[in-house]
Amino acid sequence: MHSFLALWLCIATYAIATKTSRFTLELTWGTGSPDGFEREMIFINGQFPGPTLEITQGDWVEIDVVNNMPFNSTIHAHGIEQINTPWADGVPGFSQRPIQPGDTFTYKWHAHQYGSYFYHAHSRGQIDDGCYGAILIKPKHGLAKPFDKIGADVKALEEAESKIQPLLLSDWRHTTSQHTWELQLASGLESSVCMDSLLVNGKGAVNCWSREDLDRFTNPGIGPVLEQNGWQMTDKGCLPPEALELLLAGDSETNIDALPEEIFEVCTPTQGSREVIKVPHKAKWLALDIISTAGIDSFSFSIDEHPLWIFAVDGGYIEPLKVDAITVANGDRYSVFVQLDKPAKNYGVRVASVALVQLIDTTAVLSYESGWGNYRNSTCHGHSYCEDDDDVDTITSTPSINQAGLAISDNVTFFNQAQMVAFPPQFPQPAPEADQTFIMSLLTVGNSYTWALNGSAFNHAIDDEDPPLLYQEPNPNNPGGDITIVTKNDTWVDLVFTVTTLNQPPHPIHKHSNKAFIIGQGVGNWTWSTVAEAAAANPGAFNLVTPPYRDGFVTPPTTTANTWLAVRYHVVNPGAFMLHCHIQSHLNGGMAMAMLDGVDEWPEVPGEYKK
Ligand SMILES: *[C@@H]1O[C@H](CO)[C@@H](O)[C@H](O)[C@H]1NC(C)=O
Ligand SMILES: *[C@@H]1O[C@H](CO)[C@@H](O)[C@H](O)[C@H]1NC(C)=O
Ligand SMILES: *[C@@H]1O[C@H](CO)[C@@H](O)[C@H](O)[C@H]1NC(C)=O
Ligand SMILES: *[C@@H]1O[C@H](CO)[C@@H](O)[C@H](O)[C@H]1NC(C)=O
Ligand SMILES: *[C@@H]1O[C@H](CO)[C@@H](O)[C@H](O)[C@H]1NC(C)=O
Ligand SMILES: *[C@@H]1O[C@H](CO)[C@@H](O)[C@H](O)[C@H]1NC(C)=O
Ligand SMILES: [Cu+2]
Repeated sequence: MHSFLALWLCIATYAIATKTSRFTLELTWGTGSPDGFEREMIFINGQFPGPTLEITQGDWVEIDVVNNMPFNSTIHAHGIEQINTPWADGVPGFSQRPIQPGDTFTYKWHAHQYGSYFYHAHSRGQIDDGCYGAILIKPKHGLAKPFDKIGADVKALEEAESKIQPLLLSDWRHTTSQHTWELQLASGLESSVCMDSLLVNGKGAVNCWSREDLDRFTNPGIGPVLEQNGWQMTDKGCLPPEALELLLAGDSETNIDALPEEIFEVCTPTQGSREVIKVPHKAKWLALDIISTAGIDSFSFSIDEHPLWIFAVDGGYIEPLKVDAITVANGDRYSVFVQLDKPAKNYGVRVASVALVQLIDTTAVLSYESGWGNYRNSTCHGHSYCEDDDDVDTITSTPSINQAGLAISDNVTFFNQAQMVAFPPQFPQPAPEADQTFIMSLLTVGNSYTWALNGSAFNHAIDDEDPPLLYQEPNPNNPGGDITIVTKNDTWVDLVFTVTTLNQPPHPIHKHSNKAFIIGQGVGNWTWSTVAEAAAANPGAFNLVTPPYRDGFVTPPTTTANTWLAVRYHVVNPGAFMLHCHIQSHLNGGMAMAMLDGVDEWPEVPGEYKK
C-alpha cells in the first residue's frame, strides 16, 4: 500500500514538475544622480532601475527581498494576479508584515500569466525614491498570438518578441519621498506634484523650457485661470502653488512660504544622461515593453517616424492596433512592435507629461546600428567612427507629438482604449449579471493632499498593524466600513467610480489580484443603482461585448462636469487586496480601499509567513 502511494506521488510530482525561477533583490539606500543631480535614493542589487526579472510562463517564482535600507519596505509585483498566493502580494498591513531593516522576505508565486509587469515598493512613497524594476514573462510554447493580423512576417515578429526590451518611463524628484511628504504637511498643499525630470530606463536630465515654450504650451484649460490672477506656469513648468491652492485646497489652511523655491519655481538644468535603444541595422522589427513606473505624471509616448503596433496591454495580447502615439498612465504597460524600415540614423523617442499640473518632457533615442558602415560615415562628419554620446545628440527626425505631448498634426493617431479587444476574447457572452455593485465617490477630504476613494481617506497606519488583514478573519469594518469591499468567491462584482467634485485629474485606479473589464464610462452624475439600469438609460456609454481587460482603469477628469467609470470583475482569488489610485501622492493621501475577496473561501496563510 505504502509503496503504491509513493509510486503514485512520484508520478504526480513528475507530471507537475515546473521550473522555479529564483531571484534575490537587495534594497539599499545610497547616493545617486539619475538625472545629473545627486540625492539619496533606493538601489536594487546596486542598480537603478532594479534588474529585470526574466521568467517563463508556467514557472514558479521565488524572490528573496533583502531589506538593507534603514526603513521598512515591501515589494509588490504589479499586475501579477497572485492566484492562490495572496500572501505574496507585497502590501504591508494587507498581505504581510513590513520587511524590517536587515530582514528578508521570500515572495513565491506562480507565473500562470505571460507578458509585461513590474515590481515596486508598496511602502509609503518609496516608488518615488526609485524602488522599481521590470518583470518580463516569456509566453510558453504554443500560446496563440495575434501577430498574423499585422500583415508582416510572423516569424520575424516572434523573433522580435523573444528579444523584447523593457522601457521604464518615470518621473523624478530631487527631494526624497519622506522630505516631499513633510513639505506637504508643512505647506498644507499637494506640493509633490512638481517633478524635476522624466526618466527613461532611469536616465534623463533636467531640461528647462524657454519662457516662450512654457507660455505657448500652457494648457488652454488652465491658461485663463492663470491669466486672470496674473500667474504663469513656473520655470519648472509647474502650476504655481497659488493655483493649486485656489483649485484644490478649498478652505483648508495653507502655508506656501513653507516651500523652498526650488520645489516649484527654480529650474536648474543638468547634464544627465540619455537612454539609447540600439537596434542592429539588419533587424526588421523591435519589440518594447513600455511600462510607466511614474509617481505623478501621465505621459504621451511616441517614436519619431515609427508607428507603434500595440500587441499587448497590461501583459495580455490584444488584436493589434497601429498608432503613432500612446497615453501611458501610472502602472500601465503597452507591448509594441516597431518596424525598422527607415534610413539608419537616430530617431527621437518622445516622452511628455500630459498632467495638467506640469509641462515637462524628455527624449530618448532609437539608434540604428550598422557597424562602421554608411550610418557612421554620414553622421560622424567624416570621422571613421565617433563616440556614441556625440552622435546620439544628433536627432533630426520628425516627431508626431510636441513637447506638451499633443499631436503635431491631425493625422497623428493615438491609442484609443475603446478600440482595444483582448486576444483571445475574454468577456463571457452573454454578459454576466453583477451579483454586487459598489459605488465609490472619489474626492479630497479637508485639504488638497488628503484623497479618498470613497468618502474617507485610507489610513496608512495599517501598514504596521499586526496581524495583517489576510491573517485575520475578514471583517467588513476593517479597515473601515466605507472603504472595505466584501465579496464571495465565484461572483461577479461591479465597481463604479464616481468623480464627484470638479478639477480632479484622471485617477489611474489599480486593482490588485485579477484584472477587470472596463465596461463603461461617462460625463455627468451617476444616478443609477446598477450597471443594468445605467446601460438601459445610456447604452452608448457601455461595452458589454468586448470591453478592455486591464489591471488599471483611468477615471475621466472632471474639468467641466462630474464623471464616472464602471468596471466588472469575477471573484476567483480569495484574499485581502488593495484597490487604489496609482498616483503616488493620491495613494499616500489615502486614495485606497480594501477588497476582501471570496470571504466564503478565505485562505489559510502558510505557517512560514504566519509564524
Ligand atoms: C565609411 O568610412 C570608412 C573609413 O573611411 C570606409 O572604409 C568605408 O568604406 C565607409 N563606408 C561606407 C559604406 O561608405
Ligand atoms: C501627416 O500629414 C502631413 C501633411 O499632411 C505629412 O507631412 C505627415 O507625414 C503626416 N504624418 C503622419 C504621422 O502620417
Ligand atoms: C516597521 O515595522 C514594524 C513592524 O510592523 C513597526 O513596529 C515599526 O514601527 C515600523 N517602523 C517604521 C519606521 O515604520
Ligand atoms: C462608500 O461610501 C458610502 C457612503 O458612506 C457607503 O454607503 C458605501 O457603502 C461605501 N462603499 C463601499 C464599497 O464601502
Ligand atoms: C451633479 O450633482 C451635483 C451635486 O452632487 C449637482 O450640483 C449638479 O448639478 C449635478 N449635475 C448634473 C448635470 O445634474
Ligand atoms: C473561487 O472561484 C473560482 C471560480 O469559480 C474557482 O476557480 C476557485 O477554485 C475558487 N477558489 C476557492 C478557494 O474555492
Ligand atoms: Cu488619483
